[in-house]
Amino acid sequence: MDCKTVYSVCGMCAVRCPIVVEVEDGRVRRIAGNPHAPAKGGLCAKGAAGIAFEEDDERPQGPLLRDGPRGAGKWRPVSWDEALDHVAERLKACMDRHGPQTLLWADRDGPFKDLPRAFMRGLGSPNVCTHSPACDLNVHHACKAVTGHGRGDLVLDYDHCRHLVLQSRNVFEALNVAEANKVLGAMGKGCRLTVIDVRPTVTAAKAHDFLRVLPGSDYALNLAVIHVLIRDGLYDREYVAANTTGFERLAAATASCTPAWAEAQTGVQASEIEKLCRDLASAAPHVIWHPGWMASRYRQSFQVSRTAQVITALLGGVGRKGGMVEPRDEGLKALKSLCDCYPEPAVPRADGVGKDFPAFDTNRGLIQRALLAMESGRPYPLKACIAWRHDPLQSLPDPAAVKRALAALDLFVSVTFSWSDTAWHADVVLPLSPYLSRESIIGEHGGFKPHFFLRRRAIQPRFDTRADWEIIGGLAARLGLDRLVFDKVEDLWRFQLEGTGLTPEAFDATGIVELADAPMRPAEDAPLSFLTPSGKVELDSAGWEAKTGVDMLPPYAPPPSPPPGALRLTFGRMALHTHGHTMNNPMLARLCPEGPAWIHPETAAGLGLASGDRVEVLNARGECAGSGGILLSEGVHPEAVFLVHGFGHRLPCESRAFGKGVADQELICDGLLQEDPGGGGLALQEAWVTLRKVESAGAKACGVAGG
Ligand SMILES: Nc1nc2c(c(=O)[nH]1)N[C@H]1C(S)=C(S)[C@@H](COP(=O)(O)OP(=O)(O)OC[C@H]3O[C@@H](n4cnc5c(=O)[nH]c(N)nc54)[C@H](O)[C@@H]3O)O[C@H]1N2
Ligand SMILES: Nc1nc2c(c(=O)[nH]1)N[C@H]1C(S)=C(S)[C@@H](COP(=O)(O)OP(=O)(O)OC[C@H]3O[C@@H](n4cnc5c(=O)[nH]c(N)nc54)[C@H](O)[C@@H]3O)O[C@H]1N2
Ligand code: SF4
Ligand SMILES: [Mo]
Repeated sequence: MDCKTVYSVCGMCAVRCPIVVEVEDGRVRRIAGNPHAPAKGGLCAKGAAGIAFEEDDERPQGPLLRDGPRGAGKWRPVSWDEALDHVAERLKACMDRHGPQTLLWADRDGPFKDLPRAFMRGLGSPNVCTHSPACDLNVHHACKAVTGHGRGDLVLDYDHCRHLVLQSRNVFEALNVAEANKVLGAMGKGCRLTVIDVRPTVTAAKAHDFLRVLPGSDYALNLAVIHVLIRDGLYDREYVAANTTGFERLAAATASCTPAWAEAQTGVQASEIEKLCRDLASAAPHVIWHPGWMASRYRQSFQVSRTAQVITALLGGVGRKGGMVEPRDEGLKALKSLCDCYPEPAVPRADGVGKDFPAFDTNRGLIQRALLAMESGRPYPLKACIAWRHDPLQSLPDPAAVKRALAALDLFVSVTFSWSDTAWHADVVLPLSPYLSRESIIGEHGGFKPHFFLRRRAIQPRFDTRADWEIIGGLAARLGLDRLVFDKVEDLWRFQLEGTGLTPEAFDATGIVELADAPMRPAEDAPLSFLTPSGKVELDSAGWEAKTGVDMLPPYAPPPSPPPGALRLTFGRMALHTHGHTMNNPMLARLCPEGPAWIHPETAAGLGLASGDRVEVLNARGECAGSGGILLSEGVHPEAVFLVHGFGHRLPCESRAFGKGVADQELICDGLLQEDPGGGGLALQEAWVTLRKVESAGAKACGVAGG
């Protein structure tokens, strides 16, 4: 028997945990967390389902060209040469006519982005947009607005935290395995946990305190917390005087935001707010009010994340042990960037980022605005789009609106390892090998234990699929970008490692190369450094305000109320699935074929619903987005319905996911136009829904009918 052990990187979700893969006779027998990883990792259920995914036949098995109208699902299998020739020729024709900027690269982002970005630079298009406006853009920009550092640049120092507040952050189900372990470790050492959510999650069940809020009212709660900290002198005066600006403005803006006022807005009792403030002050400065992750929910979600960090700062936790800490920077080894092979394109972006939105990050863009530009042809035509392991038709609101924009394209390519609505709607599908059968470029990880990490191919692909670098290399060769063409992946890795003194063999032993001998914790008395214009924590985000022209201390604006009979839409993740691309996984589909609609028992009773019933979920236009069971819980806010994102598939090629559950993206009407002015994130939950009982078990619900 031929056995080997391969260190690699999980690809079942965007967290990319380090793994070790045991291979027997060319088949994966076992996957486990890489025991050598700098952060205590492990494997979640989705990671364990990687083997089932690899062995699944219901995925694109070779390159496909569309052979009928878009979305009709008629395909012509072709060779890689034919597919890449086709894409290169069509792309050249678009670029000859409209300039290279006519290509939009829609990317799921992550640590392997250097190669696709270099490709776009080489062609001369600035239009790389990520999924971020539907995920963490508000958080990223709020971090920049308060400290100048981007999301993730400051380490959340759970090891020394004494009170952690998780607001709209479900750390034990919306997983980053290493982070979940850190939070458990902190709680084991006595860290207090407060959870603020609209429903009782697993994380809430483990918390010392659970505050249930009206969906979309968190900003009011945070303003009241700031009010109490200032009113009662519970904030760290010395820290605030030495390290912050904008305190007077903050105090004035929150002067009327009493706990009684917040109780009326949020439903959280004033006494609970007062208690939380005292608890926090007694743990200060070892306090983290988590800035959030998926914060594309309301038009004031940016402010929720901004004020979360302001509260941590008022308690002295920003820059300090047990709070949000900047790792030491000692000029460690860095990878050579492929992007440096080509100059940055000078032409402005179609989404306006960098010009109309000078504060926003050009590495992320505003994909919703790029799509609107695609539809209108202004400021210039976007005629080609490559969706790179990204599913805009599922991840952006209102798929009908997204399709209207995509109709303007002459070429739409999906590079993907599973079927998705986006792949189904594309002109060309270029199938990526699943992560167990492909390599990726070397990735870099920062934090206290900075390291390089490598995804190695554990097995050969079962079908005619290719790795990222092979696909981009194939296109680059046809488009004259010779510097991105590598015969062997080792040559590409060697290019990245130039100047570091390392070779690819350095990854053989553990899959990881640590860059520092000791954790990069700053000395306790090290001066704090922030990247804002003032060099301090800007409690009023004056620098961001000057650049965006958006008021950084706006009064609370309650989220729009649903009409009588309708409920507020809320959604999120569950531990057994990743977004929309694991619903057809043979193992995970068996464990969890559909996510139920969570509602309060009294709400259910008012709608004539009882445990065991099934419902169809309709959007504000009265269109049905699928059906599912209901889960009754006293902890859910009575005005809300909670859905797990990613269900409601209608692709005939996905037999296990077909017709199961609800497609929450279809419930968000006009969503492409709803964004937070401060952070650019989409307001995906500013939508309401109605529930309709499925009358008999045998009746065909709309999701099943494929409507
Ligand atoms: N298992 C699993 N883990 C994942 C992922 C996955 O797909 N599956 N995806 C990864 C990604 S890309 C991301 S961005 C993260 C997301 O990580 P999180 O942001 O933590 O995850 P979510 O489940 O989207 O949302 C967290 C909570 O917000 C609550 N919520 C909804 N509306 C409101 C509100 O108005 N106020 C408050 N206070 N709470 C509200 C929801 O009930 C939910 O429990 O998860 C990552 N980890
Ligand atoms: N209505 C609604 N919209 C949402 C959300 C929501 O909760 N509700 N959540 C938002 C969030 S937090 C995010 S991050 C986005 C997600 O945005 P998506 O683009 O949906 O992200 P993924 O599910 O990661 O999808 C990646 C696609 O790339 C393909 N793929 C190819 N190779 C790989 C690989 O190696 N790994 C992975 N993981 N995928 C690969 C997958 O098959 C899949 O089709 O959606 C956002 N949009
Ligand atoms: S959280 Fe789970 S699915 Fe995501 S990378 Fe880690 S092990 Fe894989
Ligand atoms: Mo996300």
